Amino acid sequence: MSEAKLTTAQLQALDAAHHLHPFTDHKELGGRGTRIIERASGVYLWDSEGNKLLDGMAGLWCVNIGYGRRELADAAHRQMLELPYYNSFFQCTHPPAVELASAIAEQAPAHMQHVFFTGSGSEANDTVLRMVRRYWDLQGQPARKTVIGRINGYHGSTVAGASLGGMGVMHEQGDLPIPGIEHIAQPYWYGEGGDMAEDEFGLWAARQLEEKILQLGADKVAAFIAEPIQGAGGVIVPPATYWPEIQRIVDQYGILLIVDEVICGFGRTGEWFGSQYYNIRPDLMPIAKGMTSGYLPMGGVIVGDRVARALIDDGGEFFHGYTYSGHPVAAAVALENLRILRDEGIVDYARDQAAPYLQQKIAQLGEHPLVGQARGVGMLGALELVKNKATRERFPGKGAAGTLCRDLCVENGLVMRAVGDSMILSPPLVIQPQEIDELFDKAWRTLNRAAELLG
Ligand code: PXG
Repeated sequence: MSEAKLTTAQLQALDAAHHLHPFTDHKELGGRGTRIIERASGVYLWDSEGNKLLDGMAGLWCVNIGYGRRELADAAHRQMLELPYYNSFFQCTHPPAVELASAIAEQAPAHMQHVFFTGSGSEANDTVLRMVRRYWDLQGQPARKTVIGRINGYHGSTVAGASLGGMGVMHEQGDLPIPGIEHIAQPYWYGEGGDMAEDEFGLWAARQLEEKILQLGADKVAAFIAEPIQGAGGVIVPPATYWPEIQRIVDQYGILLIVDEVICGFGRTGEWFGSQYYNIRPDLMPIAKGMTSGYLPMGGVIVGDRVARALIDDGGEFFHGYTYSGHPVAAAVALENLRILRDEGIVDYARDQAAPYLQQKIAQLGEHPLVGQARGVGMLGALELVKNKATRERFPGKGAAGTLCRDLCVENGLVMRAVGDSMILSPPLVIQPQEIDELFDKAWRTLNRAAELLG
């Protein structure tokens, strides 16, 4: 290994030679070369060519407290010297895991007081699938196996995560979903609502769950899983009627409600959890991302009393766990992240100041001729690009307009993610008003240029 700093070209060549990237067409990537992000501070990134980028995506929906917080580095450093690793199997534990579980329980809904730790959001959803089946076995109802998810939901990339999710392109690669997982329509009014009013469509989409339960037989259904707001699916904000009706249905049929908080958790909606924003009552909440603000990988499942009591009181051993469940360094970093979110009032800042201003600016971007719908909640937003605002006609080429817009965005010094032809925003919660102004200006300029190129 040489000591000299590698040039951009050298790094790109080595990257192409040895590094397989997630969700990437490598042939296409090889043609253009990777962008190398070298450092970051606050809401900004710098690449190896010295370009400064405003990070409108908080990394990958995760850097909630912003980049460059020394306290998290110090927490990791201290913990690595004190106890870099120990497990929480075999009647052992360690202070960071204990303190983190209790700190999370403090912010969680009152009926959710236990946490199972994992290394990622995908592992959290693998845990969820095993846990709900274990729960129904313990209830003496082992036939309740099927979990119902949603088309275009995202719950991770492992076999269980990808199966619970409803991404067709993922299912096509490798015979997914695995048996015992079914999918219903998503509450995507702008794209799929047809002639229905938004509220009417919200009820219709929720009642797809009831129909599926009746079709399968309630005694076969274990749980329903959904994100409060779909993230990777394109920031799909459900109509106001959706969640109350889902809650009615899961209550009526007694099935478990899994609310995937991997993106919405830890302040993204302006509340600690998306479930609190929508006033819903989950039995299980998978978490990750904002839990450590992405500074170290960690995930978990917050477990409600109904499932926890079954596991604890009549469960015996649940044969499930990971080497890194509750990893002490990740836990110490998560704990410090939670302290910062709480003590600096970042979740309140997001709810009371940043989100109202961001949503006002997103609505303004909705006035651009290229934007068919601008939508968002809290610190999440999407701009859906259309050829014709009045008819909602799309651009040809399935996502080509989005990809073009995303690339132009980077040229303008802003990172937005494209999901098909929707441009996505999920900035750090700590973004300041003048930075939101900058984001807006860069996005507007990008839309102008994209409109010129798309004709
Ligand atoms: N659930 C949800 C709701 C997610 O958004 C996961 C689970 C899986 O978490 P891990 O930590 O295993 O990645 C996620 C992850 C994208 C994108 O392109 C989104 C995610 C991951 C990668 C890319 O929007 N979300």
